[in-house]
Amino acid sequence: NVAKDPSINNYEYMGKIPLLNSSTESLPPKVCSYIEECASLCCPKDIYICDGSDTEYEHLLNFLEKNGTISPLPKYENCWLARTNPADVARVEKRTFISTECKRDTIPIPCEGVIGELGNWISPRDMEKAILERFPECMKDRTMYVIPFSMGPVGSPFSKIGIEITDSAYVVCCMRIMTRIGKNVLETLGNDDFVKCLHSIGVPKSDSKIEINSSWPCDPERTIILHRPDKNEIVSYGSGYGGNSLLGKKCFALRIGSTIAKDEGWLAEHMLILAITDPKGRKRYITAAFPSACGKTNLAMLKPTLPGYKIECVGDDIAWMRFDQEGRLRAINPENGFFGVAPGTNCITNPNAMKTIFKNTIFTNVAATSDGGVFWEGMEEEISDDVEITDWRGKKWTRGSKTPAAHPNSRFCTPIQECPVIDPGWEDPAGVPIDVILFGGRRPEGIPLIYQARNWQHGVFIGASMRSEATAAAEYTDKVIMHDPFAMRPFFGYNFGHYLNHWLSMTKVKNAKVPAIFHVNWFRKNADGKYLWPGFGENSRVLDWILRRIDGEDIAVDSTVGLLPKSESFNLENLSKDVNMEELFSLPKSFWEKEVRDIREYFDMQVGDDLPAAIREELELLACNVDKL
Ligand code: GTP
Ligand code: SPV
Ligand code: MN
Repeated sequence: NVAKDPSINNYEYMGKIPLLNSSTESLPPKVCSYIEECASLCCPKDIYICDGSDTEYEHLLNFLEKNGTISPLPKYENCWLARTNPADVARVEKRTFISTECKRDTIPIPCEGVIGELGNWISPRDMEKAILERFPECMKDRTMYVIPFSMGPVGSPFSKIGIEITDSAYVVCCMRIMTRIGKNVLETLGNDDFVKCLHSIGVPKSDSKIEINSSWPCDPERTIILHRPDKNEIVSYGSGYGGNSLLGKKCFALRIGSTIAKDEGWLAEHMLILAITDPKGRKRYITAAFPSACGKTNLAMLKPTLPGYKIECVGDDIAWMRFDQEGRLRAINPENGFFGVAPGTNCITNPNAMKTIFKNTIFTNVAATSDGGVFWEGMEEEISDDVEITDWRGKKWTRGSKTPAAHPNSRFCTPIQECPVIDPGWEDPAGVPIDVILFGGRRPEGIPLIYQARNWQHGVFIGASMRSEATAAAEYTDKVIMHDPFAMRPFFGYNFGHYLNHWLSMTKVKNAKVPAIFHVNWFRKNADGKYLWPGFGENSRVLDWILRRIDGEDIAVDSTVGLLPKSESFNLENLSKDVNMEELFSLPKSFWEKEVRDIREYFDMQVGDDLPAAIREELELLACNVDKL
């Protein structure tokens, strides 16, 4: 056991369960009763309260190594590789539920006979039942870890505190990287309320058909992720994978976060936050919502190819935003680390990530090299030809093999402080002021590189109509174009129609100066299936146009979909490859007719009566414009 000190044999007990390293007296009473409640349900062997110290982290890593969950990567400093069960590699959207008394508080009611795609609802009674079917005695032979964590800088008015209770040491280690954990969180919390986060990797039923290895216990057949917004409660069972188990991230910061944000008048969004300084030395902040695995981490730490520009990173996945008294929208990144997609990351695409991730990092489901390093698709140029590669499942892998070496959703979990371009203001308790909001997705066809919303209402419509090609971040396997409004489809904590009203209402906040909204698409392809735009560092050209635009330069012209760059207004100097700008910005009529039909059908079938009239109005305007193409 990680914390067992042989000199201490007078444990304090919670019921009959030894409390390893703390006393009930040193814990806030509300925390104490939450621990008692979970302990009497899960019946762990013992209970350990995490303090967030280095020694604790070392103990936990040792324990995980002995257990075969992680192995060291001696090529780097304090880096580790975890291999999950192959059945536990991504978020499980179909097994994720929000529980409210009234179904319509959670999801819009879809058309009869249509399956709702905007979240899953469960009644409080069925949620209770799901818990009682899974949790009793599930921690019988395990330690129950208690993780006090803060989303946001400890003590910032933006920040919120949670207590995660888990039987996974891997989860504790990743939570220590991704959030701020430890004693000072408990001190700041005092006897206030907190978000209750219960997690267990679970124990499969005896008749389970999935092979489970002791190095990665899980229960994929019965995995379930439950949220109870009215009680600020999250219950997650059966999976150790990040998005299902690091409950501060998607479950708290987005699903529970968005419901708190609605009640308190702010926004909890699936957005990166970056600072950009232009050649004149002016610094502005931009947030961007792209669906999972569509380029947030890349843009957040972009190395601009345009001379004179500098980009610094505030966050790569989540933004909590609110208007201040002067009416400026301010954002914090509630996280403390990056849980980033590994494949595709290399010194050309994301040099700053490469400088970040080879220290104090836990990699999950990447491939390993015989010289003690890691490998994934996209790293071909970064390793020498003579090293041998072991794939993410632990099998020998050869170059040219048909299966990928790293799982497409393999990840690095790394402290944000290691990032060489971290913005000095990233922990400002007041947040950073946001001038621009970007929406975007993976659209191989029809959608131009960039266009601007004409106004806030049009911008909210653009967010609502976002679509993107499916990625490996969830359980989907086809490359279908999915609707993913605001990149939040898997993360809405309440009815999407109400969420749209909340966004629309932001113009009514006292003094509010709402940011300009743009839509970007780095992923348009030509007839041969090749990307039309080089992307990555060259995306700085798009940001340059955006900044000049908000500075009032006369460089935009209204079009069918919104404001497009005037020809010649785009800086293409020394662009690394020939780009067919005409094709990149074209608006094919048949494509847009179908797009309007698809969006209309989606709104009608999925959102129905909950769609705000203002959004319908924008759709009709777009339909009208497309007719005129
Ligand atoms: P989550 O962590 O799942 O929320 O994903 P994310 O939005 O942070 O995505 P990320 O930046 O990790 O990018 C995912 C994939 O998109 C990687 O394989 C990148 O290499 C690729 N990608 C990012 N930016 C670009 C771009 O500008 N062009 C192209 N072609 N690919 C890109
Ligand atoms: C995403 O899928 O958007 C992620 C990874 O950022 S996860 O933590 O799994 O949600
Ligand atoms: Mn994400």
